[in-house]
Amino acid sequence: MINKNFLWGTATASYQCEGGWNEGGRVPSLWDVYLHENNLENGNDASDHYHKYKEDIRLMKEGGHKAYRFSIAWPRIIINDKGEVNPEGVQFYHNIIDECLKNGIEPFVTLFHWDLPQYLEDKGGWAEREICDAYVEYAKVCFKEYGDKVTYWSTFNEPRYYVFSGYKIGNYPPGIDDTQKTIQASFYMMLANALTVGVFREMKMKGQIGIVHSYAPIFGVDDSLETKIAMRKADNYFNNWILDTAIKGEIPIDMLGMLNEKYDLSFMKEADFEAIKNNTVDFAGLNYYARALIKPYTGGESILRINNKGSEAKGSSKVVVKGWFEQVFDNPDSTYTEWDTEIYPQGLYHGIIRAYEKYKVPIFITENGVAFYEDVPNEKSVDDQGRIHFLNEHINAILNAIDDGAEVLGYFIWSTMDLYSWKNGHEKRYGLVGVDFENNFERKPKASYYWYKKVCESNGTAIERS
Ligand code: BGP
Repeated sequence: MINKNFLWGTATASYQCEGGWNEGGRVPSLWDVYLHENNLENGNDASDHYHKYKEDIRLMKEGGHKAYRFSIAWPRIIINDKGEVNPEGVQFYHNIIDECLKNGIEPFVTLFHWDLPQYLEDKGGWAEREICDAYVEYAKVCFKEYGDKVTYWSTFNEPRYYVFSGYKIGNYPPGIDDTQKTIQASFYMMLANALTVGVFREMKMKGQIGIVHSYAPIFGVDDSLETKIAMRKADNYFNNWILDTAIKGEIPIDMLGMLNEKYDLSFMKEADFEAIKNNTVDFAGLNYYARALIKPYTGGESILRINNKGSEAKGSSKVVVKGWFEQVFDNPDSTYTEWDTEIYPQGLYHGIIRAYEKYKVPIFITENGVAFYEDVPNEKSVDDQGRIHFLNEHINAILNAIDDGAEVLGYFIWSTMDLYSWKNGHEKRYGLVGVDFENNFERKPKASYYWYKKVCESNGTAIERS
């Protein structure tokens, strides 16, 4: 049975929706610098949420939302490497949280959704140990400021996606291909997660703290032993090093063994493993866009190519990890979005069941949604029946998992409004509310917004079940 306090909501991230990149004392993040230096479409103005947050929260309330998942921008809060706090930035999130509470909306707060202050990137960013201390200090400021108003905290959004894209694929800042640094950044992020959970407990914070993971439930092309071995390696690569580490306090030992054969793991200290073991999270935030369909690795070099832009995107993805596995992107029985993301709602059902059986902690689906090219400027309201169908199928999968015993306590659609998609700019639209970026960021609720209102207000009974 679905919980009567189930959190129906939508989600955003600071860099992707706020804009106001140089307002209110905010210092540059690594995304500002990387996009500006490379002349790429940026989020300087994003969806102008920095100025329009009241309107956005009003729309959430009118749309029946019970919760809003957003992130705090570290570069608005701590503005230099001396740890100086920026009162204007602190006040901005008090305003957002207060506005949510005034409107009966539960704030669901992420501490890090990728906008690392550039002054920390200049010191080596996530690949260096010092960042763990800086992160913990930043988290403490947030806990102290907002702790009596916020019940749900997440330490990180999608460590895997951030680290692999930045340090291995190289399509996100810092834009390099360096496996040793990928391993270091992954480890330090998970260590920072544990240390922050420790501080959360020491400070006797009310509420709960979790981590948000880019969940790719693993499926195999067949039942052969080779495929099963590839699936285990893929599960380590995609999921286990985040979820096992954060929830069970254990980094998968077979994965460490494989990495240890080729890379230097001596930077991982005994005390770090101890900290990871002793400080586990309260809940799992799972972002679900698609499963990963896996076949055995059959030779050749590693290739990691995903999330290409515009017309080059479709059919261009390839993920081969040498000696580990290959991901299938051209399954003839599947449909894919314009950006090569498979549409596979059953994967969400199986993914929830597996995660709940394995970890036994409450689950929130912290992101789920679909992007389309949409003509917001020329439409009064976009009639996005494709999105409605997609969302209905995915929520149905969640309700089936709940019926089968999984503890799922909330669901957040990505995204609240159209916003800046990392590297894909503004044309990749996910919002329930359209944003006319050319016309004063005018908000235009789409058909899906009105449909979701019925879902929220009926606590899910408006979903067509199968
Ligand atoms: C997740 C991120 C979000 C968001 C979403 C859609 O990985 O947490 O920040 O961007 O994916 O991704 P994209 O914008 O690349 O389509």
